[in-house]
Amino acid sequence: MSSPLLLVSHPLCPYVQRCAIALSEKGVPFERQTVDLAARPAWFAAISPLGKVPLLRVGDTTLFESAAIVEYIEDTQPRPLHPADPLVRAEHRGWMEFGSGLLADIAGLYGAAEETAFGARRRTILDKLARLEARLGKGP
Ligand SMILES: N[C@@H](CCC(=O)N[C@@H](CS)C(=O)NCC(=O)O)C(=O)O
Repeated sequence: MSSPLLLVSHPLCPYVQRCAIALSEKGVPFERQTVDLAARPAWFAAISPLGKVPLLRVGDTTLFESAAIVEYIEDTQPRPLHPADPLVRAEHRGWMEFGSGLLADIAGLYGAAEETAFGARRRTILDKLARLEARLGKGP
């Protein structure tokens, strides 16, 4: 039997959740290994090119970057999550990138050193959420 997929994780990481949701939606069994990002183990530093989670271990291969990981999951597992129409699929990929940027903005909000920076980041997030709401108004 081939070894199960291993999702190298952190409990608070939304990019990890993107991968876990894709696997769960498709009913793919996987294991998780949690990493303490404040005290990274040597094995993690050795296999994570950017020092970030998520990683997906597929046999001896390590995939990194959540967008690449979900693309691999989509390409290799049943129950497509992307629409078949290439035009709509490309739109969805664009919105995925938009979502990645929004997550980074939210992380920036948490990390804002002072009130002005916090306010600027808050406005950026609100603008992006308004744009997203306008798009979702048409329905999924
Ligand atoms: N672009 C990456 C972002 C991943 C990311 O930022 N992960 C964070 C945790 S949520 C991390 O590992 N941070 C550690 C660091 O930046 O040193 C992806 O989509 O996988």
